[in-house]
Amino acid sequence: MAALTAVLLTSGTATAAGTNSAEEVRTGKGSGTAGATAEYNGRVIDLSKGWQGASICVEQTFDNFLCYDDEASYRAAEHLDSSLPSTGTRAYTDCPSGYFCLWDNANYNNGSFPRVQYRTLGTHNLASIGFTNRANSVYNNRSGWTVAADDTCSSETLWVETRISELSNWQRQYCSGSWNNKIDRVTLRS
Ligand SMILES: [Ca+2]
Ligand SMILES: [Ca+2]
Repeated sequence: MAALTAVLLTSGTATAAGTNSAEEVRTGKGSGTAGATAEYNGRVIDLSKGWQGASICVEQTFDNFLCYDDEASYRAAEHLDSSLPSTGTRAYTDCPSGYFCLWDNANYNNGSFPRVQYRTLGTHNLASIGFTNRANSVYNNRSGWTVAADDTCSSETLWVETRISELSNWQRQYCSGSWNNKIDRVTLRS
């Protein structure tokens, strides 16, 4: 019994250590003071210090983004369907397959509000892109779940399956209010 316990503990410790080191690498930028880097109109900007006029930022590699002025320039650059109106509400269909998208506005409405699109697995600190407490609607257009967390409410997380979510509709069980304008971190799971 004692031997078995020791084996299990060793195994558990090894697994935890591996997870921690991977996590540190993956969240290195987001957890420090430096913000996430984005390329926007030929410049490199630090999203934690503001989006400098960009309205859509799309993750390329882990916490590195390409940002665009608007929906039209984004869709042209990424060769996405541009047959729909390029301004105003396009709603959740703006979020392409394979991405977890967060809107700083209700009803999946971009307008003059920013939208961010994540694609890499792991935990992303929204502070590194200046997006804490801002998401009002999300679309997990991925097969894996995405888990959202609020630093002021450690007792619960919001698990988003492949679906759209208007965050004001998600009342919290252990903390006050809904998830509207509360998310600080998101974890994209495989
Ligand atoms: Ca907001
Ligand atoms: Ca929060």
